[in-house]
Amino acid sequence: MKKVYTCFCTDVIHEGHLNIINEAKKLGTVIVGSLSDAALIRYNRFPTISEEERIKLYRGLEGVDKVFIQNSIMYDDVIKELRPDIIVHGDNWKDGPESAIRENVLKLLKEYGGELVEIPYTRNDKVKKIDRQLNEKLAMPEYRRKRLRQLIEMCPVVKTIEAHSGLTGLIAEKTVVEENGKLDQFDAMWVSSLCDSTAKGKPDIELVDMSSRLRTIDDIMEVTTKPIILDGDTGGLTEHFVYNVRTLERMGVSAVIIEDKKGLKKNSLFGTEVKQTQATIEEFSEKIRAGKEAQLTDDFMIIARIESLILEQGMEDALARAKAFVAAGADGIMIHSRKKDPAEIFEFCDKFREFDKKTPIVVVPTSFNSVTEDELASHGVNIVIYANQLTRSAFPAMQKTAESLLRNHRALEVDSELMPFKEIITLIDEL
Ligand code: SPV
Ligand code: MG
Repeated sequence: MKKVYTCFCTDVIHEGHLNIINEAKKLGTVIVGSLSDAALIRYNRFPTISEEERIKLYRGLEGVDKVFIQNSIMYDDVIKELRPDIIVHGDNWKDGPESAIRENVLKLLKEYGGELVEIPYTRNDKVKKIDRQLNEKLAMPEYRRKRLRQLIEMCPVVKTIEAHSGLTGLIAEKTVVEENGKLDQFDAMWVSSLCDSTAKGKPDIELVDMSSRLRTIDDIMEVTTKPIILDGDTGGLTEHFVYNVRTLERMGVSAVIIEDKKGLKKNSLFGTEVKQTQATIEEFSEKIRAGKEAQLTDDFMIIARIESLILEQGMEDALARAKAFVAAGADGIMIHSRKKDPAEIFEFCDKFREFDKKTPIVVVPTSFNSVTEDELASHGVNIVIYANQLTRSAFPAMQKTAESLLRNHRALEVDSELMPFKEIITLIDEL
């Protein structure tokens, strides 16, 4: 009997999968690969059931002789450990980033004379509906909310990108790249106060109120499934913050990051060039404590952001605050810096990790932008936020287009710089 391998990464079995098993069965003994969570989330959507439940699901299917846990999206472990005679796959991986997997599989099979059999992918209304139902499930508050904590456990670093609208949310949700034979995508979204305010043409001084911020979050949630971290500025009055915690939890937001400042908040990247006041350790700890008391689920996270390095109050102050804020109940610490050199961020992380091995550390490498995610992870960072790059790339592009239209009195000259109309419409899912 030939050894036939096929990889599944689904939470629901539909007729398309059954068809693949039937076809595989005609060729030999069927081994179904169950893609591990860690491998799955790099190129597909987040699972709605656990790794163990998926294995059980596949094992129970008629025609399946064995289940193998596949840890590499690229199939290297499959080939090394199983050397299947035949790999069976749907024919839907010939285009886009997934084609890199296909090419690697073909290369690996060629080395020992293995064969690839591709089966027409089942794409009828029923299958499409199941797909939409799974997406919908992932977008539900109880699934989305807890996902940030799950990702922190699963990923060396949770890659987070700014979103301030449905469209930027879609970019965060759908962008997948292939690089050196590996697929990658963002894990989470950051609803930045700077970019949310900028999109509304307003300064980043807590002028855009919570109702408006919630509206932005809702626009993003409508079209995405990835977890959301809200930039909660100072958190406002403690009496208001506790209500906002409950609202955010109910909506399915995963975390709010609040910064230890008071009075008129200005953007941190101004540093000491503008007047900004840091709250005392006691004042801010009290706000964290109140927020944690108001919280009803175990999923939601209140992350304390420390502005001591931004406001030049020194490393010792930053570390003392980190210790106090964790003691007050903070679920994570964000440390910010506006230096180009990441040295002070590394120093903070190393020293913090000496007394706290577990509490997640968040950083926003806008100024210290030469640092890589791996370097940050090696200093104990858990979440990296690309906080404003989408906005900063879109704005000059739009400005340039506006100028070209005005200069040329027509749209021809700028057209080659624009996304084709057909492509922009396909970005948006239709029901
Ligand atoms: C934001 O994105 O609004 C932030 C990060 O708070 S920073 O702009 O660097 O202060
Ligand atoms: Mg902000």
